[in-house]
Amino acid sequence: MKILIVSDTHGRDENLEDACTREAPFDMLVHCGDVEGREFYIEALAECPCVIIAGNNDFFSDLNREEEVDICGHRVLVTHGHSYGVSMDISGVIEEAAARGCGIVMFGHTHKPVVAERDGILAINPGSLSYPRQQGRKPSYAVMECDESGRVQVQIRYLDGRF
Ligand SMILES: [Mn+2]
Repeated sequence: MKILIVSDTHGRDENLEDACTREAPFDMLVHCGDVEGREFYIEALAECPCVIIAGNNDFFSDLNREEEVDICGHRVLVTHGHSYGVSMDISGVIEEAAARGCGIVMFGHTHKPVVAERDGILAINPGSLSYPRQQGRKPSYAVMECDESGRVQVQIRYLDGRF
């Protein structure tokens, strides 16, 4: 099973279109917030089950603020992360995931990609496809692949980007 994880597209979908084209076929799309009204378009684009949550810029959105989903037998917390201090570090989202019995947490908000394991919890921030802020500022996303035994591999991937 292949999951495309994206975040912080902020209403600009050109790079998301490129990421979808490049990674197709995938089985699920997770968007960690700051969608800015594009959720229906993104669901149509992805052509697969989508988990899309609201970010701090999705003021008037009907999207859930957080979701807990099962992916490949893993309990996954999907949150934008701004309520857990992710701009400082990942300890807040790690603690929240642990408190909820989630082995994986997916978040965004910082526009900087991170894959880290702490206290047995895997934290994934795909960065931003529209407004990257890490050094080099390449649009980024993450791909998670699980095999039949539930083993998970995560990679951050980069686009040259259409701006
Ligand atoms: Mn954002």
